[in-house]
Amino acid sequence: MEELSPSYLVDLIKYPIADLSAPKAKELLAHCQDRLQSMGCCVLPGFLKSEATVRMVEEAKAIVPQTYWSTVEGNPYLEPENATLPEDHPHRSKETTKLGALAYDQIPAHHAIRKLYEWDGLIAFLAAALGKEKLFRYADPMGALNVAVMKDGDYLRWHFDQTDFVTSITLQDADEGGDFECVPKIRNPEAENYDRVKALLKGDRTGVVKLEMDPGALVLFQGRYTIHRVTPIQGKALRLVALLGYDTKPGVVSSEHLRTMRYGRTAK
Ligand SMILES: O=C(O)CCC(=O)C(=O)O
Ligand SMILES: [Fe+2]
Repeated sequence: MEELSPSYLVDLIKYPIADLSAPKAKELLAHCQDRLQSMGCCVLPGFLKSEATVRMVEEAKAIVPQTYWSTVEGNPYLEPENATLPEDHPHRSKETTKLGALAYDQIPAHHAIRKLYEWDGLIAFLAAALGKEKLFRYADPMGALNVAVMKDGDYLRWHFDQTDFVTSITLQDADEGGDFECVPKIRNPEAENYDRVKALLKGDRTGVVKLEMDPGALVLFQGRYTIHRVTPIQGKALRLVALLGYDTKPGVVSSEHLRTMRYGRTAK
């Protein structure tokens, strides 16, 4: 479909990602690398053209009735509880995450978000921005591309990701709440900094940053060392965010455990 070409979907004037050798593209890549290095994230506001955002929201809303809603209690490390640790250890801090997911196999092939995800130009840009030699679309039939759906009362708890990076595109904001908050590099490969994590979980706001991710923004986020959450949603509007999955290796899929937790099933 001609109307779903990259130039219909992405603001290629602002973000000239179709030709990475052009001087303006090199500037953009340098900007992304700088932000990732210093903050662990890079937000590109207005990445989508507004008509593409509108279309993606309409298409997402059409499949929202198929959303799998889950409620999961867990710790910030997304690991099983370790009862040998003291009770006030951040590893044992439990909070409930409540949200919905639309899986890749529920998103029709003609939807604009799929056209964007399946465009090789996007993957080449993301690899260059992240300083990776090559990226592959995640090979999981459910996890490759998701729309995260959050309604009134939903919440995504403070956590670290178990992957090196996440790419998201904001489609629609909640009326209130639904803010993406993070504490950049609160831990690093050498230090867990449990005291800082513990203070944060008790309500200390030191170092908390709110990412401005308006509809149409593309966010590159390194969540392994940067703890983050989505604040509780309030109001009638759904918070809709597309999550685009990649890996540095081909053929990577999710575990059955993760599929069951996220989608309530392990196959079509
Ligand atoms: O919904 C978002 O903006 C972020 C989702 C997230 O942190 C995750 O899926 O690990
Ligand atoms: Fe996350």
